Amino acid sequence: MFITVAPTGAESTKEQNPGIPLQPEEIVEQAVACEAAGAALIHIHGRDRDGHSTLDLGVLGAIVDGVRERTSLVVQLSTGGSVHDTFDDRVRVLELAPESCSLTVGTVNFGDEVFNNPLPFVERLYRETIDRGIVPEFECFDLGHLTSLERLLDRHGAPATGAVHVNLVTGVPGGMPGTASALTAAHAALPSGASWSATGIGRAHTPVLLMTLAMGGSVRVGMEDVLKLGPDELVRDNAQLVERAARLAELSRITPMGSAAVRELLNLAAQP
Ligand code: KMH
Ligand code: ZN
Repeated sequence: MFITVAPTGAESTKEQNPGIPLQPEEIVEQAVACEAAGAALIHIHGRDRDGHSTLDLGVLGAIVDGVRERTSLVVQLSTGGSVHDTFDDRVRVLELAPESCSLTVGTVNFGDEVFNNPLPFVERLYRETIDRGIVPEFECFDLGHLTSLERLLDRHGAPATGAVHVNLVTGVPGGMPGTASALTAAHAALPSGASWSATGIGRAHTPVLLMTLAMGGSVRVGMEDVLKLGPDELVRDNAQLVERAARLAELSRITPMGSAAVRELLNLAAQP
């Protein structure tokens, strides 16, 4: 298994937790600490100078360049962006040629909003990853997304490097809950041969981390997903979340892979 860090996301603010990194230099600084703490892959979102979510290629490029210069983390760009981003802007992110990108395979209610991923858009985005040799991480927010994923793979074939990697996202208000029964149902519906990880949003964060370790999956942690560790305890920074995950893995006698092993797992050497 390996540890992914999602340091920023599109929604959370410094007002909610001052430790969240928003600007490229803050994200890169925390990426360095997260790699030292045991992370192998970073899932990147960008923010503008006011802290609002952006898919601006200059901003994302600055983060990617900084992460590549200062770490050997596998770089994954979000194509989810925020619920307000256009399909064209979400696809354009791939012009930065990240090793990996997130690719959500279906629409989901997202609190009071909608994270819109109709199948024609998903297919367009997927085809673009194949053409560009980018490895998608298929994000499934609900059990039915795994059905859409099977259809996607049936219609368009395997990803660029042949590796199918799925992230089960639990605990979004509107998506599948971070419960043992939901996680086992989603796990049972994974495409055969896929590698997988799971993410718990908010209160689901730690229970899903523990369940996923017990089930042998990879884990995603980070301030995109959780800002509080208890009613009165703010997350300090992303490295704290990675350290916790690494420590829980160690207690479970599991050694997380480093970025070189993840590149092998995702067959990244086969990228053009
Ligand atoms: N911010 C969410 C609407 C992704 O990165 O691909 C979408 C999201 C998923 O975070
Ligand atoms: Zn994201």
